[in-house]
Amino acid sequence: MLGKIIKGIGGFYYVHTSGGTVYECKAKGIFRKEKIKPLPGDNVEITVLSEEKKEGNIDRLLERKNELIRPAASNVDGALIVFAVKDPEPNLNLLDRFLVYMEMQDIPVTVFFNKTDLDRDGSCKRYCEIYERAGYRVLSGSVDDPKAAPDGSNVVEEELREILRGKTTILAGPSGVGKSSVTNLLHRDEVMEVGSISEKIKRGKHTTRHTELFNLFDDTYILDTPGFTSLYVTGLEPTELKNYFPEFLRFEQDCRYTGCVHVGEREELCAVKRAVKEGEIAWERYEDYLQIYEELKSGKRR
Ligand SMILES: Nc1nc2c(ncn2[C@@H]2O[C@H](COP(=O)(O)OP(=O)(O)OP(=O)(O)O)[C@@H](O)[C@H]2O)c(=O)[nH]1
Ligand SMILES: [Mg+2]
Ligand SMILES: [Zn+2]
Repeated sequence: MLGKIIKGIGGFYYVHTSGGTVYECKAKGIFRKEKIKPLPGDNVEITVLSEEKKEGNIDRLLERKNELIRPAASNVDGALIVFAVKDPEPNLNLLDRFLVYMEMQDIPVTVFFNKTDLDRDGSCKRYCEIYERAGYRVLSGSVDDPKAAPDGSNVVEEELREILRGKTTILAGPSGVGKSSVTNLLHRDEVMEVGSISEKIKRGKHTTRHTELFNLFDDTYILDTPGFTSLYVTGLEPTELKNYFPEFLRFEQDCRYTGCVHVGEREELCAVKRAVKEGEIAWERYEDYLQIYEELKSGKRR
């Protein structure tokens, strides 16, 4: 029987089959031999061991379209990177690292700034500008505004549905930003536990512990994932990093050196540096580029 892994916990994999039944499976045999770890999102072939107890074994893993390490999942069509405009305060450096990571895997990204109801000083506008200018699709709104009208109407909901439709999308972002709240807003049932924010340090409490795949509607799936707070970019030569900042590409043909990495050159010679100075490329992005570049060069972790 064919199915899809929706989550893996403690050596068990929960496989959703076309009939709608979820089987608790082990993955005896092939995986241990080949050292492949089954991932949420994997399409698999299972043998049902007990129909009554809904138990089975995974026999075969179908070929993966792609696989992500952080958050770990496979067969992903797109990513929705969620940050809150406040509580917790957004760490744009981490967001830029997420973006490099997704660009490296060639996964299309939408950036979503949540909790706009808490935005008192208009910061959200600037955040959106930075990432729109970099060429990303950016959304903002409140998926779980405690003061919203109780009729449940939510403007961002329709936009999110439209972006996700027909695809498998992974949610990524720090703890407490509202990833599970997004899942619950779009799912018919309240499927995910939503956690509070610590009063003292205004951070999330790592409520979601396991990645889990949900069928939202038709052939539309979402993967809710645990939040994380740091991401180290690896597997790149420092000189390749510039390829993963899409907004640099438009300018670099005007750099005076072929293969310019836009780091040490003078502004007259480097069109990317010039674009930063003139505000056409956001300096926040460029600073993070420099930081990650240096990190890759020295090969050390932050
Ligand atoms: N004010 C406000 N609070 C929100 C909004 N969306 C979510 N929250 C609250 O933020 C807190 C954290 O939400 P979660 O959905 O659990 O966050 P998460 O990203 O899943 O966090 P982890 O599972 O820990 O990674 C909860 O108390 C939510 O009610 C929003 O739009 N506005
Ligand atoms: Mg969560
Ligand atoms: Zn340059």
